Amino acid sequence: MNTLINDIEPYTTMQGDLDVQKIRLDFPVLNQLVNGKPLIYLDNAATTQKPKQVIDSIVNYYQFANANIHRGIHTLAERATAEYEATRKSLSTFINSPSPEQVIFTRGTTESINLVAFTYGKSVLKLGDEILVSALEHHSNLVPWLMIAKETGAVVKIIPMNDEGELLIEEYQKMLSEKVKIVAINHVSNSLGTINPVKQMIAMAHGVGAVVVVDGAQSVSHLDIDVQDLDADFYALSSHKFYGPTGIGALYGKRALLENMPPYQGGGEMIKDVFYNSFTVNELPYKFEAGTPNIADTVALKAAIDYIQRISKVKIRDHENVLLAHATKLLSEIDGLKIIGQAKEKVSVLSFVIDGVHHQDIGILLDQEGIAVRTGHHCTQPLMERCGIAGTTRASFAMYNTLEEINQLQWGLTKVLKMLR
Ligand code: 7TS
Repeated sequence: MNTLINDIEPYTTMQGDLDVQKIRLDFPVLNQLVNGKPLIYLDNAATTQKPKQVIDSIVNYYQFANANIHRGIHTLAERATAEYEATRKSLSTFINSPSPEQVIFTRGTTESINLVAFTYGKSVLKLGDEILVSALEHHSNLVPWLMIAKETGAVVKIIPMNDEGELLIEEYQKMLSEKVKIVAINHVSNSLGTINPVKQMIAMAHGVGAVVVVDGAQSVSHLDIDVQDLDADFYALSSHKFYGPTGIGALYGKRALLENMPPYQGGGEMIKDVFYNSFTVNELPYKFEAGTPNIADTVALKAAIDYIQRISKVKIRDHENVLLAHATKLLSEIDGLKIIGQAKEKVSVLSFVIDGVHHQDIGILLDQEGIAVRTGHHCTQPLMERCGIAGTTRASFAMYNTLEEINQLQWGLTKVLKMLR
C-alpha cells in the first residue's frame, strides 16, 4: 500500500490547533463544485464524508484480500478474516469494551437496537412492564420499542425534556420503579445536539434493576466513548457517522446479557452444530452474526478509527466547539431566526427555524449556493411535535469544516431570506 504524505505528518498547525486545510486534502469529495459553487458540506449528522485512507482501504481489500471469512483455509480467506477481526479489536479498544467478543457487527445503529429489542426485549418483557424512552430519540430508538411493547404487552413511557432540549432528570427519577425493565436513551441527540448525562442516567436505572440501551449514533464522532466507565449495558453505533463506510455498525453488550440472549437471525456463522431437527448456537460474537457480513466496509472501518485516533478526539472536539460557538453567534444575528435546542452540553449540531419561512425552501435554496444542510423532522417526529414545529433546518459540523464555511452559511441564509420574504 502506498504511504500518503498525510500518513506521516501531524495534523496540527504550528500553534497546536487542528490543521483543517491539511485534513481537507484527505477528503476528495469536498473538493468539488455543486451547482457551480464550492461545496460546503454541513450535513455531518446524517453522514460524515470519508477520508482517502478509508476509501483506499476498501479498494485494497477488494484488490488483495477478498474472500469469505471464518470458513476458508486458503491464504486469502485467512487474510480477509484477519483484517475483519482486526477491526473488531480496534473498535473494542476505541470504545473500551472489556473484550472484542462483546462487540457484535451489525449494519448500524438501527439494526443494533432492533437486535436488542427482539432478542433481549422479547425474552424479558412481560405484560405491564415498562420501557422508558427519552423525548429526544431518533425513530430508530423509539419504533423498535413500540413494536416490542405491542408484542409483549409492555408499556413505553417517555422521559420528558425542557424547552432547551435537556432531559428532566428529576422526572426521570420519579418514573423509575421496579416495573421498568429497559431504558433507551441516546448519548447525543441528532436533532438538537444535546449531550445527555447518560452515565448518571445509567446508574439511576441500575438502581431499580433496569437495563440501559444507549444509542451512540451521534456521540462517537464527537466524544470519547468508554462503555465501561458509563457502565452501559448495550451501546449501539454506526460507522458512517464517524468517517467510516455505510452499512456497518456495532452493538456492544455486557457479556452476561449477550450470553443469555437468544440469537437474532438464523443461518451460517451463528451456529455450532446443526441437525435436521435442532441446532446449537455459536459463541460470542458469532452467535449474533448470521450470514456473510459486510467484510470490505468492516475492514475499512479500522482505517476510520486509525484516522480519528491520529488526529485526536480532543482536538476534533475543540475545533467543533469553536465552529458551533461561531455559528451560534452568527446565526442568532439573523432576524427572525430561532435556534431549536439550547442545551448547556451540546455537540456541533445547530437546528433552527426562521419566522414565516419553510425549512424545505431554505434547504433547496442553500443547495443552489452549494451548501448542504438537512431539513425536516430528522427522524424525530415526536420531538418536533414536542417543540411545536414541523421541522428545522439543521447544520451539523465535522472536523473538516471551517469558520469561513460558517460565514458562507450566514451569507447564504441572508441571501435566501431576501428571496423568500
Ligand atoms: N440514532 C440516532 C441518534 C441517529 O442520529 C441516527 C441516524 C440513527 C439512530 C440511525 O442510524 P443508522 O446508521 O442506523 O441509520 N440519524 C440521521 C440523521 O440525523 N440524519 O440522517 C440520519
